[in-house]
Parts: sequence; structure tokens; C-alpha cells
Amino acid sequence: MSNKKRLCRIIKVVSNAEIDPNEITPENVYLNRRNFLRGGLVAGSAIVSGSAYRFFNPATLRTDLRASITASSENSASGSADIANSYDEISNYNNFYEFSTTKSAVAAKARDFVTRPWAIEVGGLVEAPGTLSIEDLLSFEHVERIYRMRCVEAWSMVIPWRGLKLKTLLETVRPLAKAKYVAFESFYDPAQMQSSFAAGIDFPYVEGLRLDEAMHPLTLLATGLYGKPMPNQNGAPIRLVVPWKYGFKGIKSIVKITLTETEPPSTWNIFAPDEYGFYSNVNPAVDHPRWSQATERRIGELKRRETLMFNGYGDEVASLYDEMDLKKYF
Ligand SMILES: Nc1nc2c(c(=O)[nH]1)N[C@H]1C(S)=C(S)[C@@H](COP(=O)(O)O)O[C@H]1N2
Ligand SMILES: [Mo]
Repeated sequence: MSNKKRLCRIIKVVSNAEIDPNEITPENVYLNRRNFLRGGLVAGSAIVSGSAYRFFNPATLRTDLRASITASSENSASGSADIANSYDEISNYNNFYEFSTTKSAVAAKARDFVTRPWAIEVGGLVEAPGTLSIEDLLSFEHVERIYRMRCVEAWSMVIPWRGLKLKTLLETVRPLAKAKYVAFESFYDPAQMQSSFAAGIDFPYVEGLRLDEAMHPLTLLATGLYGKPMPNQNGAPIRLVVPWKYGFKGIKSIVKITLTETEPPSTWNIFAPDEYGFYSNVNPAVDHPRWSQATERRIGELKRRETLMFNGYGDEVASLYDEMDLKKYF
């Protein structure tokens, strides 16, 4: 089956409505409900062929149901399955330097972060520039995806995201033919984000993608995880997710998106251009100057895993880089 067909088959459309924060479902109830809702449709799809990514499946989530796992991921070099990390792990081990450079401290420091009202200004080389409220964004068709996330610091997690394809948003503003890149900017308010003085990097945090990367169906603007609204510490109310790139490309709490003709600046590349490239595709063959990228520590596991080229999404994305020397364009 062609990649395109396979993508169409496994991209699942879910309801557009945001989950009411007052109705937050305990993780175990959520999983059971999903199990029930998905019923027979799910059978056999826990591990998608090539297992680049999967739908939510209770049997693959890192909970007390874990004992029921039977399949192992073909895609995992270490031969063990990719099991989603728990909500607790995902929301208490964070990089969000505006709040803190201590991963375990981010959640508490971001607790009172104000994310309503919220809007993203979309402009630059587009036919229809404008400002989209978070309500507008939540009304776009959403998908649920379980993706690996590989931080450049050589740890990783598996996260069940909910979000809209970035493509969906870009199509509504209609990029002009001249547009070649997409630039992103995070919210920044030193009054709310007390710990920024220690970070070393400049704020607001900025990132960028080539337009074809931005239009790729795997690229999400995530608005939630585990069926809940995005936790503040994970980049509420909306953040970028590009699963084949190092985690720092996944810019959080986005307020501005600009289509450009030239390559936009990115925070970590400005900070240390010899250590962090614009592309930052996960690549076990290109080491960080100060550490190996060949293996990673999956949060919740003891044994290190081998890092996969393009974080295991090569079938879907390798063709974007056919003509490129990935050692040069790291
Ligand atoms: N605005 C902003 N976005 C950011 C960061 C940050 O410090 N500020 N850290 C990045 C890094 S290094 C990683 S690994 C991911 C972490 O996302 P998570 O906390 O949801 O796992 O967010 C990325 N996005
Ligand atoms: Mo990271």
C-alpha cells in the first residue's frame, strides 16, 4: 500500500469539540471509554505496519493495563514496544525554559499561566492573513496521534497528542507561491514566566520549518494530550509537534505564525549554531558535538534504546530530504 493511502487509512478524525476541563476523565476511565468506543475497529491496529505512529490503543498505554501488551513494535530497534508514557510522566518532565530550566519544576511554575483569551496571528506571504482565536483553532478538524518524542538531550517519550494538522491551518490562509518557510513565535510575558533569567536563550522562543515540512500530514498543532486540553507545562493552549525532529522544534504556546521566503531564525540555532541546526531531524549518525545521538533513554525504562533515523518516521518523511547532505544540513 502506498504511504499516501496508508496515511489516509490511519488518520482518524475525532470530534471538534474541546473537552470541558470540568469533565476531565481519570486516565483509567478515559482508557476504558476509548476501548469501548473503538470496539472492533481497533483490532489489529495497535501496531501499524512499520509502526511509524498509532492511534490511541489502551493496550499500548503505560498504565496498569500494560500487562496486556502482546505485540512488539517492528520499528523499535531494541525489539520492545513503544508504550505511551503516562499522563503523569508527560506533564511532570518538561522543557519550557520560559518557566524553568528544571524539568520537574515547570509544572508548578506554569500552574497559573493564563491561556484564555488566546489567539494566533497568521501573516506574511499569505493571501488571507488574519488572527485566529483558540476557539477558531479548536473548531478545525482534529486528529489523535501517538508519537515518539526524541529530545536532543537524548531522552524520549511516547505521547498521545490531539491536534489539528498544521496543513489545515495553512490551507485556510493560502500561502503565496513565494512562501518557502513558516516561522513560529511563542508567547512571552516575563511577569507570568518568572524563571526566564536563568535560561540563557533569548525570548520570545522562535522556531521555523520549511513549507513542505509544515504541510506534511504528520505535522500537528497540538491542542491536547490524553484527551484533555493541553497542560500549561506542555505548551497550552497550542503547540507544534513535528515527530521526526528533535523536541526543541516543537515550539510551545504559539502566538504568531509567519510565512516567509527565507529561512527563519530558531532559538537554539541562534544560541549555538554549531550544536543545533535549523533542520534538526533526529539522526543517530550525527552526534551532538558534546554527546552521542546513537541511543536514548526512554522515560520510564532502564535499558537505553537505539535512536531511529527520523525518529522512526523515515517511510513518511525521508523523501523530503532526498537531495540533501544531512550531515551538513543537520
Ligand atoms: N516556547 C518553548 N517551547 C519549547 C521549549 C521551550 O523551552 N520553550 N522547549 C522545547 C524542548 S527542548 C522540548 S524537548 C519540548 C518538550 O516538550 P514537552 O515538555 O511537552 O515534553 O518542547 C520544546 N518547545
Ligand atoms: Mo528538547
